[in-house]
Amino acid sequence: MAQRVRCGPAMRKLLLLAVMSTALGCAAGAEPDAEDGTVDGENTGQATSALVNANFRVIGLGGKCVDVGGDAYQAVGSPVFMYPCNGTTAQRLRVVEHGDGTHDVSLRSNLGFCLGVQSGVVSASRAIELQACDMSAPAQRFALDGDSIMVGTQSSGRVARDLVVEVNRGRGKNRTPLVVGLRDVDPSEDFRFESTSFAALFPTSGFRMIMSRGDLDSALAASHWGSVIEVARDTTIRIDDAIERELREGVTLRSNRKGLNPGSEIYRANGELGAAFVAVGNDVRVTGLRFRGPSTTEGDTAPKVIGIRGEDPARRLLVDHNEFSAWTDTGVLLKGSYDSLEICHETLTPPPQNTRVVANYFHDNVRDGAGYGVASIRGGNPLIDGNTFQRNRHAIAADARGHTSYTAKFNLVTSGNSYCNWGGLNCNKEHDFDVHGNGEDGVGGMAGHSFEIRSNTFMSPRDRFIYVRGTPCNTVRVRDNVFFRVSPEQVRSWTFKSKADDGHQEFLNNVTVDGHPSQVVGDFDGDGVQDDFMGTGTAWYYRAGRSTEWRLLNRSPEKTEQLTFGDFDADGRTDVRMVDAQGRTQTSWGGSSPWDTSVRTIPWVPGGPITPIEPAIGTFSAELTREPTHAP
Ligand SMILES: [Ca+2]
Ligand SMILES: [Ca+2]
Ligand SMILES: [Ca+2]
Repeated sequence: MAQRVRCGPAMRKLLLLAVMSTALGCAAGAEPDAEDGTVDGENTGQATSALVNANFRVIGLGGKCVDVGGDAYQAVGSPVFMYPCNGTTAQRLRVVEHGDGTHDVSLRSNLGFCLGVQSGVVSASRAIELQACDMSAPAQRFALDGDSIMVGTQSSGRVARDLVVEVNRGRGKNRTPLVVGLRDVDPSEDFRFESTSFAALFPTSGFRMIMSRGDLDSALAASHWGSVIEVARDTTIRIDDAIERELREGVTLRSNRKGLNPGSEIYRANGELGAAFVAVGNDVRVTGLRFRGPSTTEGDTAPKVIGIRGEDPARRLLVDHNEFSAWTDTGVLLKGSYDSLEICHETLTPPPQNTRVVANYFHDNVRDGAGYGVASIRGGNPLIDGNTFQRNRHAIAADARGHTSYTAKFNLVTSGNSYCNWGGLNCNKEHDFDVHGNGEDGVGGMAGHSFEIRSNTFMSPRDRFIYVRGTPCNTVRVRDNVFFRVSPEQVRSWTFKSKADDGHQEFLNNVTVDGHPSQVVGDFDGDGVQDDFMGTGTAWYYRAGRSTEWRLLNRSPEKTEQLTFGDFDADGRTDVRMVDAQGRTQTSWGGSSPWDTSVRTIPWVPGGPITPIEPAIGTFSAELTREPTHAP
């Protein structure tokens, strides 16, 4: 049994200053709290953890708070919604952690109602409502990882990681209800729990704040399902050894890289072979961090070092909103166990895409002979979705083995890819998306199993964007991509080989465009600072504060010129509008929600005067610019 430290006023001050809950031993609270009337929960027996039973306000989309209504409105079946934060008891949720070691919680209103999924059945699109508390009800169980509110048991008796609470359709309007949705890690699912008593209190006893390599190692050694290891803000943790640190089942490793916050950094300075982290269990999440490797040298002598390695394609692994740079081998590698370089299994069904690499930024991974942002080998099959790539030797690569696959969609390869080989000669030798062949020098012969390359935007000054260097055992689909040509002199072709004669290849709707996408300026994340926006024809990207790298905002094919902009729901975020083929006004809230027709529809004719359909409120600018798209 771990010792328990009482978190008196002096200790709280220390916590606020140092935020070192692990070392201080009063982790996530459970301290009696005069202000809240909070009481200690039982101890789970895990080091320094006592169950949380304390009040929080929950801040989400557009900086608004989760609200259950005033006392007169609370009843079984009442809605739970978003409303401007106002400090009232309607926005005070009591987090009550379950005592079964899962770190699952129930969420209670000030009058003692529990948040639960409507009708008691946890499935996507059902509303969150107030219910009579029942600690055994799966529909009233939630799990917290620092930004997601995951919901429901799916057979295992603890909250699985596939469904979350989200703001309905991403709308910013007051009283927009909370619903259950698929976990896409988009802004509508982003919630922050702030203690109403003191700032350093985490919402479960599974959280650990770390500031050093020693903290990291002790937190990993003690980690278990529901552990959330958070690197303190503005911290770099330097790793000078070549140990492959293991991320266990159900563990989250995180910082808060979003908006203008760059996120904290884990820097593996040691250049020996190996991976900084290896996911060894299901439901690992790595989010909001910067992972820096040992070298940005383009030569081929440095040992090959990997940022994060997944080892079983069937395992659920989510890597989102991170930055990976200076990895001499690969930023994120998914490695299966299929070894044959000779045998094709044409009818094989690839493993499910349980490794998801979403909305990360890969740059300056440039070692010759490697230098990959994301790679799939030995039968891996990752989903590579909405990432930004800048100056990597290959943004994405795969080996030639007959089970190896990947899907790459909505990724952006920026115009800033200056990677050159051999002292600046042959700048166009390399390509962005790669699949090896098993022939000589990786060209010709068999080239993996199946590949889908869809709705990506390529802007790099390269000769070849995509090069599948042989014949995949099953299929290659290259469709709906946009290729921007920065100079008419450049040869902007792509090359791949496949079974063209028997339906194993699909090459549809790819577009080559001269020039750059147009940009507009608005505040798409609602932080009060103007951002850049561009719609490339496959997706929308934005640059926070006009200064970060381009980041995925929405998977939507409209170009900038087809859209109008304004803050139509007054939540501080610039919204995006268009008139569809039926003449209906469609709105994307903050530019990040799906199209929504639930507003007044007054047709706007493209090319006509831009008249906001509802008064635009707040700061926005819809000046189209034709300036070249700058590299991040
Ligand atoms: Ca969702
Ligand atoms: Ca902004
Ligand atoms: Ca808005």
